Parts: sequence; C-alpha cells; structure tokens
Amino acid sequence: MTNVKPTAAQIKENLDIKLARYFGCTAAEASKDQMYKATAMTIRDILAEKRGAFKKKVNQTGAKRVYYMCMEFLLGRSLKTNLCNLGLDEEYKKALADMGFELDDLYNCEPDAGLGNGGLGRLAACFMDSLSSLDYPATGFSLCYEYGLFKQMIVDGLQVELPDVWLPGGEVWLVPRTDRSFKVRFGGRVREEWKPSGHCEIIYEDTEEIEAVPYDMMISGADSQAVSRLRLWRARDIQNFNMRLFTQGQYARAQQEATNAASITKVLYPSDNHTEGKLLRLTQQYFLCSASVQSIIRDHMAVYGTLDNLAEKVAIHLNDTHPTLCIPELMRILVDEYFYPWDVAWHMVTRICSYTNHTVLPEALETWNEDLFRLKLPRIHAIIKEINERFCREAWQTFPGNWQKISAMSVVGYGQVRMANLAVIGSHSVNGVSKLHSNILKKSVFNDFFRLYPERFDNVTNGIAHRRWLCYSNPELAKLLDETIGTGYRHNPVELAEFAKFADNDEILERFRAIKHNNKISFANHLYRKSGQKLDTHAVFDVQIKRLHEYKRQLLNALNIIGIFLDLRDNPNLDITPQTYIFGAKAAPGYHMAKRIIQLLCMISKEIERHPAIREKLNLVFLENYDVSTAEALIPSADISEQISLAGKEASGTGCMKLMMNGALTIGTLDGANVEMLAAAGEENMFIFGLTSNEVDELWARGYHSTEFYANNERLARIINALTTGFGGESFADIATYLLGGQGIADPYMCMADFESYRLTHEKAIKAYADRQRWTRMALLNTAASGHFAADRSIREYADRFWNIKPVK
Ligand code: 26Q
Repeated sequence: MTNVKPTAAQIKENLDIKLARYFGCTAAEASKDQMYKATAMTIRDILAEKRGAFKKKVNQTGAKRVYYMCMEFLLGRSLKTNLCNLGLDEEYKKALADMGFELDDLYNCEPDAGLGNGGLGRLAACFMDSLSSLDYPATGFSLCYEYGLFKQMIVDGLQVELPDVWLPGGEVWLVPRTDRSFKVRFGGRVREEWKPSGHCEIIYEDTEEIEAVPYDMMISGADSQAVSRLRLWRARDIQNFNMRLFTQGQYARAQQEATNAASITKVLYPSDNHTEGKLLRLTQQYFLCSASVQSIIRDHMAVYGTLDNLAEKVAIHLNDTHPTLCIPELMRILVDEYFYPWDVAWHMVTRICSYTNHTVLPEALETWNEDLFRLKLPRIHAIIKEINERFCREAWQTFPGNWQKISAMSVVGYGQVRMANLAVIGSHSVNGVSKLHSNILKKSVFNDFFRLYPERFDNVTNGIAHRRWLCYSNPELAKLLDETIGTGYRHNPVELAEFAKFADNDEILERFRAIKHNNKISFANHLYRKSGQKLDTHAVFDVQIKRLHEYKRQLLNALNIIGIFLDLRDNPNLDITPQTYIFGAKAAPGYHMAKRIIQLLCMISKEIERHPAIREKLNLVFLENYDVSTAEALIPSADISEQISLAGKEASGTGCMKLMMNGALTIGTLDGANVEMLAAAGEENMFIFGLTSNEVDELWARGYHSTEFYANNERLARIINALTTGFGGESFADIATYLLGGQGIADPYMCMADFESYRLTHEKAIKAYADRQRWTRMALLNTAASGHFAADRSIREYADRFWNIKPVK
C-alpha cells in the first residue's frame, strides 16, 4: 500500500473521518482551521505508514544510520512541503475543492515551527529534507520547545518580543511516544564502588531525575522511500512530582520542583552567534544529549543485541558545539553501564562522532564555568576530566614541553570547560561550512588542533533545500525550468546548469523577467494584506534578510541609504532608478546595538515617508516578524541580495543561496559562501566589493582608525553627521560615536573602511538594473549557477566523507 497514492475519493473519505473523530463535524461545518488540522492528520498517517515500511527495510539490511543532533530545527511550515514531496498536492487540491476549501487557504492556517534562530537551525531543517529525499536512514534530535523564537512586533521603531505559541496548530505533526521516555539525571553526588566482579559501579546520590518524553515528527522525502524522523524531547514534571515533599505538606516546594523540570524545554534561547553561560542552557544541552544517546543505544540494542558493532552502525553528528555533551554521555553509557574499557569506548566514540563548526566569532565559542558544570553534571564532569588528562598526555608527544599550547588546547582549564576543544578531540571529522571558513578554522581558530590531527579537518559548503526554496516557493520559475531543461533538476540540482543555454534566448529572458515581476506583485499583495504597507513593484527590490548582527552590517546598508536620501533631499528631481530596500531581521532581546540598528532603519523609513517626492524614488520597508514563511514569500521577488558582512566573519550564509537560486543578483563581500558563488556565477554576474579577509587582518594589525575615512570622505562625513541630527525625530548620535570611537573599539566591523567601495559597487548594480535585458540575463545565469548550493550535494558529501552511510532503497 505504501507507495500507492490515495485517490481524491479516498482523500475525502479520510478527511471526513478525521473531522468527525476530532472535531465532531462534517466538511460543510468545518472551519478552515479544522480542515487544515484534518488534512495534516491524514498526511501524518501516510507518513507514519511509509516510515514503518522504511524502518523495516533499514533494520533488515542492517544499514548504518545517522543521528543529527541540533539544539535548533527551524522548520517553518510542513503541510505544503509534505504534500509536494509526496506528490499529493494536486489530488488534495481537487479533493479539498470538492469539499469547498482552497488548499492555499489551509496552508496559511499552519503556524511556523520556529524552533531555531537563523542559519544553523534552518540548515538542520534543509538537511532533514535532503536526507529523506536521498533515502538515507536518518533521525534528527532536538528539543520540543513550548515557545519557539519570539514573535517580533515593532512599536515606534522598537522591537518588542512576544511569546511564540506554535503548538496549537503545530502539534498535529507530532506523535507523542510516551512509551519511549528516558530519565535524565542532574546534580547530586556520584560515588564509585568496586564490585567483586571487577566492575566499577557508579552510585548516584540525591540526583534529580527528569523525564524526557519524545515527540516525533515525520519528514517526507521528495519522491523517495525514506521518511526521516525528527525526535523532539519534552521535559515532563508529572512523573517526577515529588510525592515525598507533597505528603510532608511542602506543596509549594513540590510544585516548584515540578515546574523547574518542565521549564527545561519551555523556550528556545533567542541568541544567535552569541553564547550566554547560563545554567538553564547547559541543562537544555545535556537534556538533549542524554535523552538522545539513550534513545540511540536502545534502538541499536533492539536490532543488534550488542554494542560491539555500534561504530559500524551509528554516526552521530554534532551540529555546532551545542550538543557536544553527546561525547561524554556516550562514554558514560559505554563505560558505566556496559562496562567497556575506557580505551575501547573512546575509540568507538571518536569513530561515531563528527562535528561541524558554524562560527569564528569569539563570543560564540562556548565555555562553561567549571564549578557550575560540576554541580549540575558531576559524572559528566569527571568523565571530561579524564578525557582531558588523556588528551594532554597525547598532545605532549607532539608538542613536548609546550605547556602553553597544550593548555590552550585542553578541555578544562582556568576554571572553564571548553566545548569546541572537546568536540574536536572527540570527533573523527571537523568541518567548516564554506571553503573560506574551513580555511580560517585551520589557519587560526583550530590551528593547533590542525597540526595535531590534520586528517580530521575538512570542508562541506552549506546547501539549501532547493525543492522548498525554488520548486515550491517559486512555482512559476520551476515551471519555466521544467519546460526548458526538463524536471531532472528537481532531483539532481546540478542540472540547473543547463538553464545557461537559454541566456541569449529572448523569449525565455522575457518569460524569466515577467515571472520576477509577477512575484514582486504577489509579494506586494502579501505585504499589503498583512500590514497595509504598499510597495512599488517597478522599483528595484533590494533585500537584506538575516538576523540582526553587527558583523552582518545592516548598518553599512543603512549608511548608503541615508546617502541616497540626502541626495534626493538636495534634489528631488535626481534621475535615479526607483529603489525599495526591504529588511527582515530579529535582534537578540538583550543585544542593544542590534535593536538600535532596527530602530535606525525604521526611523529612516519614517523620515522618507515624510517626503512624498523622495518616496517616489526611495523606500525602506522593515518587515515585522521575519520568519521562514515570510522568506518563502519574499525571496522569489528579490532583485538584489545584500550579503555584506565584514570578510572573515560570516561562516557561510545560506540566505544568499536561496536568493541566488531565485534569480537575485548578489552584492557582497568576499566572505563565506559568497566566494564560491562568485566562482560558480562568474564575476560579471555578481557585484563584489570591500576588503578581503586577509586585508581585514592586515588592517587590524596595522591599526584601524575609522576617523580617517570620516576625514577623507565628505559624503560619508555628511551621512555620519546626519545620524547625530537624527531621523523621524530620533537622534542616532550613539551610532555615530560607535562608528567614530569615543567608547570601546571604533567601528569594530569596519563599515567606514568598506563604505566607499560598497557605495560605488551598489551604484553600479542599480545602473545595471536599468538595462533590463542585460540584468535578466545575469539573473538567469545566477539561477543556472546555483545548483551547487543545494543541500542534496552537501548531504552526499557528509554521507560519503564523514558518516559513511549509504542510501537504503
Ligand atoms: C549558544 C549558547 C547559548 C545560547 C545560544 C547559543 C547559540 C545559538 C545559535 C549560538 C549560535 C547560534 C547560531 C549560529 C548560526 O546560526 N550560525 C550560522 O550558521 C549558518 C549555517 O552554517 C551559517 O550559514 C552562518 O554563516 C552562521 O552565522
């Protein structure tokens, strides 16, 4: 039955059953929301059945599996992707139309599952799609946060955070597996007791035990056999309710303890590329690692009845350092519970684990206070100390006498536990996410480790789920591609290269241009419906969408916009191409400068609104609550993609790939994946500017003085002065001070140094846009060159080089 597609009649019958059972109503009585849920439930059933068949095959063939560990999965919506991947969208559309419902309306009933901050979490979601589409046996592990990333409201230019209540509406995709719960231990004391059998038993005293309950989500591949499982853990209090305290009359304390337990999975930490050494975060991380490793061991024992072959059958991937405690947790289980000798266990662990680094920003490298760590995780602390001692002895062989080096590489030192060092030491492979980033890791961040273990270091450039980000979110472009190059690219994205053959075909160019224009109209309508904001669809759509961070330099973009604004204020008749700047960005709630930059953008927008003549040519739109669904609506409409981070800071970037694939032209620095996009698209099809990462390093070494740029560039000086005067009635003198110095390092991300180069390159791009034929040709060639940036390619590389897993067909 598994691969037999239901007919429209069967679909209707299934929907009727769900409506009757769960809502006590008929299709005629059902609300859109009820029909959305009923639809999702029928898909969930199909997926569960398909998953069962796939799992059986994996068990029979004894195939090796990968477990992808990540604190974030930024999934967005699931209904459309699942329907399209299963090839059921047309049938459902028909069935629902017969029942009086528009499928598109139902899509809009689904809340985004925003269980992630940005790039890292979205990458994990894209990877799940490719894993199932390529028939790899895969499970993702994460936490079932009750609240995902906050909802952003903008009030008078200020970001206000509201809780993201996603479960009503999102829970239809989750299958609770209370029968597969595990206990996770925290705190207390541990003692070793040698048994007559020769085993050392670990005795836990006064530890707190919290139950981890799995909620499974099934993720369908496109036209494939595999269904991946995403297992999200929720902390449960009921089981743990302290009856002893309760019967002693200590109701409040009993209640308090229970609430503490449940708070572990209450909310996602909203910071991106910045760590907070908070106890709750450490608790979340260990909760994820312990529950997941126990689950992996249980699954493995159920199939093989021994752990001797664990390293042949299991790969565990650490997506950044956040799940690094999998390493000591796996050691704990192998040594304490299955009595493997330390060396044997360690050999298994390092063969099983692999690690991806996603950042070189020092503030994002995770360290924990050792005292806090020991209190919360005493046994794990002891295991890490042992790992550290053995490592230091080994490193001594390579760097004899070099205590300084060894101490810098150690896991525990100066009262800190260093997660990145533990991840490198406990993994057989360490990769960066773009060529440039991987080279920087070898050259600087992990240089000592690279000299010790050169064979461990590798690169896999990121990729995106091209079916979601191109085929499903830009159906008109996908149709044009189907007609011109065939549908092969849907499974084999490098075939997009074939599209380049049409770069000089006037008819295709015209269709390509018309599709972009229609997408701009669609997005303008979408925005108008949502917020009442109007867009001029004949203006260039210049888009910067990403988390708000100083290193990403939304401020550099803002400075240039201010310059154009001042030009137009001087001369409203200036002959320039109308341009609309679209920003989407959330700031971490405690990140003051990021919030000020949001306010600046909003106030520039307000100021422009006050000048009707300027508004004809220049607009700035700040999208409230930018999320995955907004990205899907916006990206197909973008003309220009802003990827302007200070070179050497953006590990890869993935928004850049989505925009490129949808035919936006990139204006960017030689940073992250931009470097490889340039190699793929050619310099005539991209707008590159600014310092290279080597030049940035040299400039720091020489001494960077942002004031020189202020003194030598009149235009820039005028822009900075305008910040002090302010916009929309708000002065931004503090941002002027930030750029020029006065407190802290002046202009730490070198906006001033790159300004002139950015301005000139940007002007070149806007001029190029005026030649519509030439622009469209460049855009088409970008789409054609984007196949390399599909997650299918990334996943094959991970599978072949790090995980050593094969598709199960
Ligand atoms: C760590 C500790 C405590 C609290 C929060 C965190 C935390 C959370 C999220 C630290 C970092 C992140 C997210 C990082 C991230 O998204 N990095 C991005 O990863 C993308 C995928 O590889 C890259 O494309 C981006 O360049 C990189 O910035």
